[in-house]
Order: sequence, then C-alpha cells, then structure tokens
Amino acid sequence: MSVYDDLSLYVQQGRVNNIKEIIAAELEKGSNPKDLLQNGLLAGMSVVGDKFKNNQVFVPEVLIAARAMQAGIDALAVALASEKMESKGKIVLGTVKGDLHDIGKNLVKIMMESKGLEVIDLGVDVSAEKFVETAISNDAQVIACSALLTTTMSVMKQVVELLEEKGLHGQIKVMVGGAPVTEDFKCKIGADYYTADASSASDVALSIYQ
Ligand code: B1M
Repeated sequence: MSVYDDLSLYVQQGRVNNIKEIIAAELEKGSNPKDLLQNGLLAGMSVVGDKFKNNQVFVPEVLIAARAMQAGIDALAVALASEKMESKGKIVLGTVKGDLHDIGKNLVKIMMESKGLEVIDLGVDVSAEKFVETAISNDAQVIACSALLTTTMSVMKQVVELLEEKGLHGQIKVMVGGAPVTEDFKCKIGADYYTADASSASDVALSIYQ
C-alpha cells in the first residue's frame, strides 16, 4: 500500500492521529503536499461520498470522515499555502435565509472542495441579495443554495428572480438542493440544476466549469 492509500483509508476510517502522523513524516521527507491532499485525503473522502450516495454508509460515518479529512487539511495547511492549488472554479454556497440547517450544506462544501472547486461558504440564513452580490463581486459562475425547510425554499426562487432582474440569469447558474427540494421545484422556479446529494452536487458543479 502506498502512503496515499494509507491516507485514503484513514480518512474513510476517521483515524485523525494516524493521518497527522503520516502527514508530518511525509512533509519532513519533502513530499508534495498537493499530492498528499489530492491522492490521499480527497481520494478517501471521495470513496466515502460515493458510499454515502449508495446508502452504504450514513451521516455519522460521513461526519467522522469529514473531521479526519479536515484534520489532515489543517496539518497540510502551511505547506499548501506556500503552494497554492489552482482552483477549477468558484462556487458561492449557503443555506437560504430563515434556515439554520447546515450539515448537508457542509457536506456539499467538502465534496466540492474535494473536486478542486473553490467554495465561498456564506454559512446559514443567507439572503438572495447576499448570494447574488457575492457571486458578482467574486466573479463566480455558480450559486449553490441549500434548504431543509419547506418554508424557506422560496428564497431559491428569489435568487433566480434577482439574477433575472440583473440580466445575469443563465450567466450565473443556480444549483438547488436539500431534503424538500425536487427536480420539479427546480423547474418551477427556473433554477439551473437540482441534485439530491452532496456528491452529485460536486459532480454537477465541476461539470459547469469543464
Ligand atoms: Co430541523 N427540521 N428544524 N433541525 N431537522 C428537519 C429538516 C425536519 C424535516 C424534521 C421533521 O420535522 N421531520 C423539519 C422540516 C419540516 C419541513 O419543513 N418540511 C425540521 C424542522 C421543522 C425544524 C425546526 C423548525 C424545528 C423547530 O424549531 N420547531 C427548526 C428550524 C430552525 C431553522 O432552520 N430556522 C429545526 C432545527 C434543527 C436543529 C438546529 C435542531 C438541527 C440542525 C442542526 C444543523 O444543521 N447544524 C435540525 C436537524 C438536525 C434536522 C434533521 C433531523 C436532520 C437534518 C440533517 O442534517 N440531515 C431533519 C430531519 C431529517 O432530515 N430527517 C430536520 C443530514 C444531512 C446530511 O442531510 O441536510 O438533507 P441534508 O443534506 C443532504 C441532501 O439534502 C443534500 O445533500 C445531503 C446528502 O448528501 N443537500 C444538497 C443538502 N443541501 C444540498 C444542496 C445541493 C445539493 C444537495 O445543491 C446546492
């Protein structure tokens, strides 16, 4: 097994200490931090993401893996900062106004980052104006909105309407998701993409930039 396989497996198993030890040793040896991230940590998270999509693992396992991956990223942070990864595209992500659920949104963020996308995470309770202003000021081509409450889904429509008002609908794509959101709802509000899970959301977001 290579060091990348070890890191991948330890992410899947949530073994934070093993990950920290390997990364410290590899950086000491002069290994490339980007390769450790891409081929080790993110590869492991990608396996977990696929299993999650196929109902082979569930939220607790995903969160444990996510925590392990974050610990690995933190351990690589200084080395990575000196060798900035080229972003494959920018995504403005958030949970819509009135909605404080962020576990699914955080998974979307991790999956998107694992695909090399730069995510501007606006957190929770995000207004349509904030989504649109942030996308414009950061030159992002994708706004990704998460909603868990039926009462807050209408904010996604406001995002589309605001983009239309500004003549940006189509230029800035709107992705929607979250438990109550459906393909039918996406069509009704004129959003561009609906995905049911975090892994598919990252695939679609990447495809927009390719
Ligand atoms: Co609340 N809550 N909650 N809650 N909560 C739900 C959503 C609910 C369905 C529970 C229920 O009644 N059965 C219900 C909503 C009913 C409805 O509107 N139809 C509900 C309610 C009513 C409420 C409150 C109003 C309760 C109250 O105060 N009376 C309140 C609202 C607060 C607010 O937001 N203003 C509330 C509060 C909370 C907690 C704070 C306690 C907590 C949130 C903690 C947190 O997020 N930090 C919470 C939780 C945990 C839940 C449940 C139990 C679990 C949600 C979750 O994290 N799931 C939930 C019931 C349930 O869903 N079974 C419930 C795991 C997560 C991984 O899944 O977020 O769906 P999910 O993400 C999925 C996909 O949806 C998708 O990817 C993920 C999987 O890969 N996805 C996207 C998500 N965003 C995406 C974006 C995309 C693409 C895919 O593209 C952009």
